[in-house]
Amino acid sequence: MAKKRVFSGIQPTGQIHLGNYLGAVKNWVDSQDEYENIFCVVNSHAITTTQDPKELKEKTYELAGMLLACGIDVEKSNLFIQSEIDEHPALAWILDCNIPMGEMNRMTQFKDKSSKNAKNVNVGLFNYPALMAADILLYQSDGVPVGEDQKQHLELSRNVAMKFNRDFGECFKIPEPLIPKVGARVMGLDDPSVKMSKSAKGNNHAIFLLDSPEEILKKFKKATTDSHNAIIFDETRAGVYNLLSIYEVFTHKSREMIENEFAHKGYGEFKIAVAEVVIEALRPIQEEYLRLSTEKGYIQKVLRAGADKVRPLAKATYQKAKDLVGLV
Ligand code: AQP
Repeated sequence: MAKKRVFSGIQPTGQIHLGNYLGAVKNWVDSQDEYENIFCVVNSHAITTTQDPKELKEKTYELAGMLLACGIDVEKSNLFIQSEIDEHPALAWILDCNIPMGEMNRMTQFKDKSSKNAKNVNVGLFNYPALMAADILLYQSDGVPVGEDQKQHLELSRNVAMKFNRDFGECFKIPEPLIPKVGARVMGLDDPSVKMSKSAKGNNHAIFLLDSPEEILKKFKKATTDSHNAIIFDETRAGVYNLLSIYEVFTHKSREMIENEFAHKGYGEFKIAVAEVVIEALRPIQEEYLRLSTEKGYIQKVLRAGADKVRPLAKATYQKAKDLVGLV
């Protein structure tokens, strides 16, 4: 039986953090054998916020290197750069013409990102979900492994695909969200009421995958908790819950085991234990990233091969959509 196909992407907008890793990338890696995999560095999405052009190019290749270091295996997965395939923005235009304004207006990420980027609230930022829908639908994806913050965008992708199929004829597969049970929404260490984000300000907000062991330990020691002292999984206590979830996903221990482990311990000891499992999990990734950073030619070759492999599928879907709406 043919394997189901998954598609997902990540923006080269800054250093990848623990939220990106646990919400998305780790699951891409862990399920590579189960699916036919298409992963993409979504650099066209990145220009919806202000980027330095030279830096953006560098960050695009660095992020690809980081994905390989995290364990994306090019024998099992296709990895490419979004802007290498012209059909992404081309299909986004056709989808744009089929997404009701009311639905696009409801997207909470636009509201959040436009308030953070008040000086550059552009049409592309508003239109981001249409390009994301095109990314997914072009490859007839069965599933989309993402963090919880992308759930609303994915719902829009499904809606526009169903509407298009209904109005013009069968064209797109309807994708399912694949959101992990734990780690789907890693919160900021400094403020556990907001999701960990690449672009958030503050030295103690995010654990980046390239942070040194000393930095990781320092950030966890400073993580915001609360004035209770019971170390238990209680979602209403966001800071402690966030740290426990990070510990849970890296140790694979049950919640009961973890609560027992910390039953007679204080926050100080608990935070050090969380830091230690993260440091150990990131160590091989950091070593591999360092090794790969001397192999820029190899990374470019992998990305080119990935794009060449998936391009025919993107072209076929786009041609079909174009034909169905009456474009010659
Ligand atoms: N805090 C998070 N917890 C779990 N998953 C997360 N993701 C992002 N933040 C968290 C998931 O990471 C994947 C790639 O995200 P992205 O780079 O495309 O964009 P984003 O969601 O906008 O991520 P950031 O880090 O917050 O970037 P900026 O600051 O540039 O906006 C997605 O699957 C996402 O769900």
